[in-house]
Amino acid sequence: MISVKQIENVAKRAEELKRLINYHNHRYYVLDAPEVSDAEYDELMRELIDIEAAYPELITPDSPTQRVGGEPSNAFKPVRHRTKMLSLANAFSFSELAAFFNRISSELGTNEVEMVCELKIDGVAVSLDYDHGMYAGAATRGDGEVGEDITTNVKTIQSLPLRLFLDSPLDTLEVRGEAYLSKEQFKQINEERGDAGQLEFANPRNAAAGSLRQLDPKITAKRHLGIFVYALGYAAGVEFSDQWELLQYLKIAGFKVNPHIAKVGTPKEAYEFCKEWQEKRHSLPFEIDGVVIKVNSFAQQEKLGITSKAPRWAIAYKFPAEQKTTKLISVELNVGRTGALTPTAVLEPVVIAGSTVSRATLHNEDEIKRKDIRIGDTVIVQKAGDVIPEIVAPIVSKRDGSEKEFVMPRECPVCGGEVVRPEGEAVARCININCPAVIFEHLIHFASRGAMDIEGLGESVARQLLDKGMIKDVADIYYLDKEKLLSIEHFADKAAENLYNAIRKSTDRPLARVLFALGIRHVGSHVAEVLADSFNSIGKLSHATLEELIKIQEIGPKIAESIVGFFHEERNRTVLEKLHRAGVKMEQEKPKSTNYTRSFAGMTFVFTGALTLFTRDEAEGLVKSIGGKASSSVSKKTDYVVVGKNPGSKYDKAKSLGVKIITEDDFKRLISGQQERGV
Ligand code: 0OW
Repeated sequence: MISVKQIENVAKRAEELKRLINYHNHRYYVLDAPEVSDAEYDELMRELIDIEAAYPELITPDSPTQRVGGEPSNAFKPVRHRTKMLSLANAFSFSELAAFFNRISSELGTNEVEMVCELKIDGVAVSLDYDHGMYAGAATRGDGEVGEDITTNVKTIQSLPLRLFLDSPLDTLEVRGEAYLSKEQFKQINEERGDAGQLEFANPRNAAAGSLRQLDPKITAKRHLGIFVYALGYAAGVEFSDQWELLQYLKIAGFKVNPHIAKVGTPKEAYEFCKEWQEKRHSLPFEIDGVVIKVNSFAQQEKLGITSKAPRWAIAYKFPAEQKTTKLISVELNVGRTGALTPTAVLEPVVIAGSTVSRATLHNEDEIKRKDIRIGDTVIVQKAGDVIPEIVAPIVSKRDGSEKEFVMPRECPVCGGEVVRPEGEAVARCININCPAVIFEHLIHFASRGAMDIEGLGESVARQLLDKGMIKDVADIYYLDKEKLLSIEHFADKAAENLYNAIRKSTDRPLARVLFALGIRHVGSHVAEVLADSFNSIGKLSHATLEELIKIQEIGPKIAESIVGFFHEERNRTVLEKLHRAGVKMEQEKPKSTNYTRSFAGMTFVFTGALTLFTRDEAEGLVKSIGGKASSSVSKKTDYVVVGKNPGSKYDKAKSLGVKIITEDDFKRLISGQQERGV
């Protein structure tokens, strides 16, 4: 039995750990100046997790272990802002900026107006609520008066302080800021979405908005959003004299304030700041779409007042979308997985907004006609905040008569099959169900990471398998033996062996992954999981009626029709037959762990030293699959320390604490023993 004294000690240690971890979090995520190594940080976190697991009553909302909230929410409840969340008037040129400055000076009756220049972060405005210094909630701007409650999702943002670093925090403090995704994060998210067959986000702002509106905070946490604060919403009982002082206060409180701010005394300095960052923005790790210029003094802001939507004492200077001219060399048609022919402009390479552009989207046939874009034209290309450059217009005066109109071909450029553009649709499609381009895209999708994840089956191998007639559809890959694979160029024995094994290994993918890999239109990875959980087998799903499908919460009529249509097609049923015969999973696996949870429930394992039978992840996964917990630090509560080669300090600690020490073989027997017992 643990004594009251011991509990007090544990509670004290928990408090100390929370303070320490929140401090190191601030150093790492806000100041970008960590004082401890990741391993030391993880050690502290582990210790706190273990204490909170043993004493849940010690968990408090500001505990760093509580960043990723509870269950997914099913909606975002409305939140009325204490004070309106204003937007900003825009200035698209320096002359419009000058008009703003002149208006300010004349209304204030002085030319001595100090301004603060801030980068305009291209993200999503959010409002943050703190109650006695503790994070209490967050909401989107909404219409400025009522936003949506995104408290749990915003809480996952690591640079957000869960508890303010203020000795005497205000009872109520509401702060406004911009949630954003770095360019790097944005790129990664789009790569994952592309692999998973989902639509890519057009720009980091949309990606940030999408991440904040995730129903599951665990998904939001994976997006690694950032947040810069820049204004006050409401502060009980405290007066700041100006914007500059406010920003310093917010920094001390523990918020991330963008470092590139300037206090200026003349419009000229403001122009300089805008020019400087119009150039330098490409070097920033996040997107900005302009500069926000604010009258610094709050007394002067008060005097200038606000309009219904925006303050009269601030303006957003928006960077012009970068445009350059170049030659349109040709129009390429890509035949997608659904047979859609999408035109892309091939350009003479030109540097725009910090990156080399050699292709631009032409959207579709109508767009080309509407803008009268011709092959051979000199065109104006624009790269706005959005990542995909687009053609604004041709420069007609530069035409010499050699330019050619683009005409959508009637036959598929890949297979010669008929191209049809259904009435009222913007997209023309190749309708040949055996079009190699369509099968090629199918195969790439089928083998991609989010689907069957077949290592080594990339574009060049897929191209060869099709061009050499080695396969007609995705299922044929399971009937290729090693000899056949040796005929792939640059494939020596090892490569053929690896690909053969990777294909075999993919037959173990769970049902949801198989469903997603089939490439049924409108069935992405999430819908595939819903279908797998609802029907448990492809057989049952193939007999589902429209009504049965539409009854499922996340399946609408469009998806239902696409699913029923897919299984009606003879060739799809043939492919499924072949996949089934090849051993690809057609049923939902029963989760193995239900048989063992009772025996290892809550038992803690720590691994130390180099394992040979499992990777560390596999071993920890096995422990979790039988209801145990894997910890990275040894304590009296540890049940087993599994030692591999050259065990570290955890081995010594286990000996000193008398914790049971077992070898990797013991662990393997223990687990398989469980599995035997559990059968
Ligand atoms: N995006 C920004 C930014 C900023 C607010 C305060 C009063 C009116 C606007 O970086 N640095 N400063 C402000 O100041 N707003 C910003 O973004 C606005 C908020 C709402 C729409 C824009 O996102």
